[in-house]
Amino acid sequence: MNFLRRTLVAATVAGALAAPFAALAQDIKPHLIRFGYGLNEQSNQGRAVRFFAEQVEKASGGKMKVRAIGAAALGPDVQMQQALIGGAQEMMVGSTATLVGITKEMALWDTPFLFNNAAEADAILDGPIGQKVSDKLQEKGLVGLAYWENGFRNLTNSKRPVTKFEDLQGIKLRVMQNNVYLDSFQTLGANAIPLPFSELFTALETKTVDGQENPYNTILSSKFFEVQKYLSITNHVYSPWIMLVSKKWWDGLNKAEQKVLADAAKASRDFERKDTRAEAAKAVGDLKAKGMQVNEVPVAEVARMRDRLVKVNAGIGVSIGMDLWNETQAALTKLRGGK
Ligand code: KDG
Repeated sequence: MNFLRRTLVAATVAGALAAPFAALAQDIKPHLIRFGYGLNEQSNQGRAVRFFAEQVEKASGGKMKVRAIGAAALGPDVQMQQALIGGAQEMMVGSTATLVGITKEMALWDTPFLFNNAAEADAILDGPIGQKVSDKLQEKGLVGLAYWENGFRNLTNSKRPVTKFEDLQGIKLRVMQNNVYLDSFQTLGANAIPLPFSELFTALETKTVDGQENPYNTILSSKFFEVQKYLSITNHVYSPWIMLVSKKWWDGLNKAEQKVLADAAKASRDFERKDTRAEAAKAVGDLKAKGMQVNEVPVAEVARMRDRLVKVNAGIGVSIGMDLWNETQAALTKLRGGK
């Protein structure tokens, strides 16, 4: 075959291979995506939303633009969830815990001490069980694109160090608007008070509540160290965030546009987890430098908390369905080397 013929054949093959991608790019129409989130712009959540926005704009040739709107400017999680369901807002990222009123299976992720470490969390959340729970959102008008890391949650308060659960007696502890968190901290003896995240700093500042529980990253980025003296390390639950899309809007996108968002979501998940873990690794030192008094709750005392919360776990199994509960426990046993 002479040179010219070979070149023509090569060009034809290259053109055929490139055609689907070229068609994909041509299929993408202009979209402005309102993406709401609850923490401030300097937080790990804000950084990851900006990363997602850059990925989407790059992959769509600038046609799909994401307007990142932080600090709960579009309302608390529950309000944004309703805006997505109604089609008045396109995207958000927020806590899975505030989704339980819409999709009861999300309560699985509220289970105290469910995950021992981030590796277990990633494996379950990114595996078939996480997908199964996320898919349940679709019948309620939401599409879950990826789980991000909020992180392992720890206690702060303005009254005293918490060295055992009895120290929670008499402490007005803000919890997320979620029955498992409410039941868990009432069971441990605290006066648990559900509040939206957007009201938390003021509630701490005015002593409406004495304490709260959140991952280190949030304690730092929301400057809770300015109004909280004590940080007591419990790692009592691993808390995921989830990226959500309005299904009304999603269903109107073509495959090329949906692929841009799905690919960017996965890339932003990996970015966010890396960024969050790097920040969390030095957070205790940072919080001490900001004046917080930090204590690690002894392992034996954390075990007593865990034992005291067994009945809360039983309730979760019933509410999410024992099949899902047992499947998760079996998957974790396998991850830990058991049968
Ligand atoms: O919008 C903020 C929420 O996404 C999340 O941070 C929830 O951990 C949370 C809390 O304590 O409200």
